[in-house]
Amino acid sequence: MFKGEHKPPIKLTVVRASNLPAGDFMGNADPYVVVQVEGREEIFKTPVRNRTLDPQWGDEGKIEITDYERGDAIKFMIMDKDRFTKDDELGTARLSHDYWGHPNGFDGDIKIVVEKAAKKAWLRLKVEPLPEIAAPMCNLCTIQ
Ligand SMILES: [Ca+2]
Repeated sequence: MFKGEHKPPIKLTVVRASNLPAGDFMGNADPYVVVQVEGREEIFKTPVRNRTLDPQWGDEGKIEITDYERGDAIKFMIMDKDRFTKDDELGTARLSHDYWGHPNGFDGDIKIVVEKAAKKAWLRLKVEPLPEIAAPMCNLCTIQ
């Protein structure tokens, strides 16, 4: 591995969350998802979806991660946007490299760890398969 190696971005979509715990008194939440590769600084946020426990993002949940190493896990914090107080954390989820790495990508639900309630909540993710990084071409090798 050398410095400046071109890494293809991880194309990840936070498709939807389902069965989230309520964050507000009214039994609702205004969820958004914060995405971060564990131990890295880059942070992504999906748009906020108002008053729902089953938020959908679809294409609006699409992000491209460039700061990562193979082997890194991706962390998701599902937050409830609050107008007057600090946003609450509804749950967290984690996608290990075994799932998103080459060659298959990922398309499915992962479990959201929910602290407040004994609820089963799910996060639907899609990760496009990463291309295999080819060995650098040697243009001089053919010269005899
Ligand atoms: Ca709220």
